[in-house]
Amino acid sequence: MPVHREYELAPAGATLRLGRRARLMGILNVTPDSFSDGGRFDAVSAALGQARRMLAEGADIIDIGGESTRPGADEVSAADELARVLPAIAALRADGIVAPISIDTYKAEVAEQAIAAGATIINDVHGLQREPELAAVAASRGVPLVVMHWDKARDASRDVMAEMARYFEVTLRIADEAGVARSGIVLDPGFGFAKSLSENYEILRRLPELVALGYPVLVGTSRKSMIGRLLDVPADERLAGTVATSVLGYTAGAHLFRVHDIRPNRDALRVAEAALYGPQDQDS
Ligand code: HH2
Repeated sequence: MPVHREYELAPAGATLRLGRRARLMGILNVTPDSFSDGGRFDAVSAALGQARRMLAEGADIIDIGGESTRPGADEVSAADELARVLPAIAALRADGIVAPISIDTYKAEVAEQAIAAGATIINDVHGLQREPELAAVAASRGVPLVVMHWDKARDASRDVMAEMARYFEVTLRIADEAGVARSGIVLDPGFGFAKSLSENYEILRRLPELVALGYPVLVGTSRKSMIGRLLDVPADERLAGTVATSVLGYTAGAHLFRVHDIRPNRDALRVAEAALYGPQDQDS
């Protein structure tokens, strides 16, 4: 009985089949203050080098972000965010990188210009509920959309998965009203975003409930505090924990994994694919 439903994402220039083969989104933060890699890739050449490394290791998508969501991080203006992300996107495309590039932003203006520079997927950590105009950008440009659950006003006494389903109802209504194709939407439970430690693990345990909504699911746990707090280790010692969550997310039916460390996650996911479907039969 396959755990993975099959979908197809079609960012410009590529077709990404989602199913048994786990897909990897490599994180490229061009920010000075991201929690684990801030300041490392802000120079364009360093960003390009890291993107190339991640692709060589098996990344399917490069996710470029210009504003940290780390608790306590300052929000940046659209102009500042654009000044960070546009040179990086342009450099990747100028260097001949054809892989899908997602732009990690909730700002419609940033998404619009990032797409003009070569981004082909929008990744919105506010699930269209911060700037609903982002939906119109995705619709008019025909760009797939990752929508993440982040509800700071959530009633923490209520069931987290039920609240998430209600949040996504709103998100999906905004998307639908703007004319976003249903086939271009990916859901993300937003690990670490306004959630307690036990809620993060409950979401991982109950991920099949999100998968059952009938959209591809992206898991983003890489180096996060749900691992660091559990193990009492800093961000650079969270790889084994990250890999464990990726594998658990995969066996629960998730399709995409947003990670910093491509190779170890890829290897573990290839093994998980073989365990679920057999060593020859996972690429569909
Ligand atoms: N997490 C972060 C940022 N963007 N996007 C999606 N779809 N899902 C996530 O879980 C997610 C995300 C936070 O992690 P990171 O980019 O490593 O750090 P920072 O926000 O400090 O740049």
